[in-house]
Amino acid sequence: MEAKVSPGGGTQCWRNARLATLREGLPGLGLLEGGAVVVRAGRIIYAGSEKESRPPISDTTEIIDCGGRLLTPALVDCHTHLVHGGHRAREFERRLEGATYAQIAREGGGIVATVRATNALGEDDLLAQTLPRLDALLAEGVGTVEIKSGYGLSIAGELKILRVARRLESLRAVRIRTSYLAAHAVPPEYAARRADYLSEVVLPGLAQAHAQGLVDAVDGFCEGIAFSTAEMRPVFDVARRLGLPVKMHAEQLSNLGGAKLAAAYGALSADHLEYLDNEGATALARAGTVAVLLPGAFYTLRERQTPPVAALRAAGAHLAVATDCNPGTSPLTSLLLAMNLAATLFGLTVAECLAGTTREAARALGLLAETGTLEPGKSADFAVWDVESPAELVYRLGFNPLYRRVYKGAKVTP
Ligand code: DI6
Ligand code: FE
Repeated sequence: MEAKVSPGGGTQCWRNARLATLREGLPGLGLLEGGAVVVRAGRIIYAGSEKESRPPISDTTEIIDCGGRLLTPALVDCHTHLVHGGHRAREFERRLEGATYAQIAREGGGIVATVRATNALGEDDLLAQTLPRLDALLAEGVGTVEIKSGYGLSIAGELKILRVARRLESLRAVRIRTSYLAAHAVPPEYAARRADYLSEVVLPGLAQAHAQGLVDAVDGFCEGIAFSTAEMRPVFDVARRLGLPVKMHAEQLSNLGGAKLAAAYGALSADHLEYLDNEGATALARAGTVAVLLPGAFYTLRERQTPPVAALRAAGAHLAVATDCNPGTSPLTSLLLAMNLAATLFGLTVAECLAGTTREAARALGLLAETGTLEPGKSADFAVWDVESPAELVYRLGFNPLYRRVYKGAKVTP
């Protein structure tokens, strides 16, 4: 039997859709009514109008009618601590009873409690605890997830987390990017010799993680309760020597100048930023470092000072939004809810929220050439939503209007 193959045609055409292309240079979301996306070999070969020009289809192309639904790039969660053991619901209750985050940490809770719970698990159990969180993200149209280590705080513990993160990619239809975050906290056994933690664990662990192909970027928590800029420099220097991009948790609870340092190293992103000043905003914009806003942590900690969104806009910085999914300060596994929080608490527009969880989040991972917008040449990662307008994705709380998720051209959910 002769197969009818047209060399120019796609294998699938998703037609009759409202496209939010998120293309750079187009205003807002780059919305297009009556659009189609044509996919071949897992990549987008056409994303545009089906009236003004003819999408490249042949008689073997599978036609999928989207019924006028909204089609966006698959979402990208560019900041998570998804791989961790246990939970801290009891600490949440204690805070409701009046205890503070700092008090709980002094009593052996906080990050250190999660380090104990994570290190107590074997790799398979850690994976099993992580999968439901990943599935919650994917169920809302996510196609790419960044995952940090940082709850091992020993070389073996950090490598285990990174291995689990890598394994997720073979178990689910998702792209995973890993960040090495051994500089997350000083473990109790090193409390009296912080410098040794850096030289004995953080730096050699990074070299090992890199040699084993486990790490895509290097992160650090630059804060009074964590590491100073002076302590972060040597970590970033090693990253640079290894050819790894850097990012930084910066200005979450105070202004130590972490964002400026990150910008000086050409960081992919600086994240949190509640206490960022104008100079820091300008530095991020100049360096092209994405400002990643994490409203889940702001909300959970009941912070008062919001990130300087107006200054970031005025400076021309790129804005992204992520869940920061972690068991202590942001037990959030919904990027849709993160968007709502970013809009309501930080004043982001709908367009900023959606760009912030697609194009800008991809940029924050160095993946803009691969995903994050609907453009020919990119991976066919997109989501079809049962909504009338893009604002509906941001405005609802706790409702999931996902109709289809497509990853590398394959229909993967619901
Ligand atoms: N920023 C945070 O808010 C968390 N880590 C970080 O870098 C805290 C994580 C925790 O409490 O477990
Ligand atoms: Fe974080």
